[in-house]
Amino acid sequence: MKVLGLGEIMIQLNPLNKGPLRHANIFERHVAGSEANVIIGMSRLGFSSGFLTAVGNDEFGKTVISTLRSEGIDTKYVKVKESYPTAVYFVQRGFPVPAKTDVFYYRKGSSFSMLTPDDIEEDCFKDIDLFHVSGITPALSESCKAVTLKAIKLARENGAKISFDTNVRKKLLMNTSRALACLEDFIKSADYLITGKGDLDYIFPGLDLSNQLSNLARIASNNELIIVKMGKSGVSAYVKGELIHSKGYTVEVADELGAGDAFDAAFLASIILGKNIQEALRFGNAAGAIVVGAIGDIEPLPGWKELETFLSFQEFGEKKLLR
Ligand code: KDG
Repeated sequence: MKVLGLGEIMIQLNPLNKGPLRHANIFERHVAGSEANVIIGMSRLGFSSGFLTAVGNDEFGKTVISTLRSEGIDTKYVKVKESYPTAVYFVQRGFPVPAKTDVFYYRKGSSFSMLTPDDIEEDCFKDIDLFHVSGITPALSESCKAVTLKAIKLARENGAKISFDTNVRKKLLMNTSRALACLEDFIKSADYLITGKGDLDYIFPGLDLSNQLSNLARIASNNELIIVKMGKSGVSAYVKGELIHSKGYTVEVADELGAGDAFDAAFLASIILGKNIQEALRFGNAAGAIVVGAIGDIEPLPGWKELETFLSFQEFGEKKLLR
């Protein structure tokens, strides 16, 4: 089984301590980016994975490429852009809302935002089973939106399923009307549409969940599955008019970044491998809960054995945790 993702992968600078960034002196360097997190998560779950992205011809670009390679991701189609830098972002944990994480981007004019449709080669869509992208990518620049449209077209023509996570980032989308204009085409084309309650509140403000879903369904009449993530309240799947809910897990939060991507990875992997929806939601929720327990988006992404260990601990407690 082969999956391909498209998105910006960045250097993440995450302070050692919680609190306002203005007082942060020591940072850990991580590598992260929503779609890359999903693809790496799927690689850890046994999928053969490739990633389309661009980095600068700089030290951080080298870090990004070696991280992808060390995770077994095919980097043949990663573009190295001479005159534009690899993007960087900073994380602020636990301030001003304890247990919440905020991000500050330094990605305007980055190498990835300069990607154009000509950078996308049809070759890399051969034999893929799933193509994954999120609402972050088309929100980065007009050319990134054109790249995303082309990639989805090629994926479709080559017989792959499409998964799209709305992944609203207010700092990129700016306002509600821009959000819908930016996301609509992609919501329409997804076989697996993944969103979140927060995203729906931003795209369809002032409506309750059932009205938000009716609006979404009007745009997205072809979706096989619509998934709504609700943080620690769990996640709901809407399949042919039927609602299936799976509860979330309460865990101690070190850094909530990347939890949604971990959900996507384990959920999509489960669906593609033919597990039923309930099981897929359970694995997805478990992956999200595991990732919030540690700092960094990629580092804590679980394999199947770790998912089983987590779920068995939830069910049986210490009794079954053999060391
Ligand atoms: O999903 C986690 C990501 O939001 C984070 O790692 C940064 O990719 C990122 C983005 O664009 O916000």
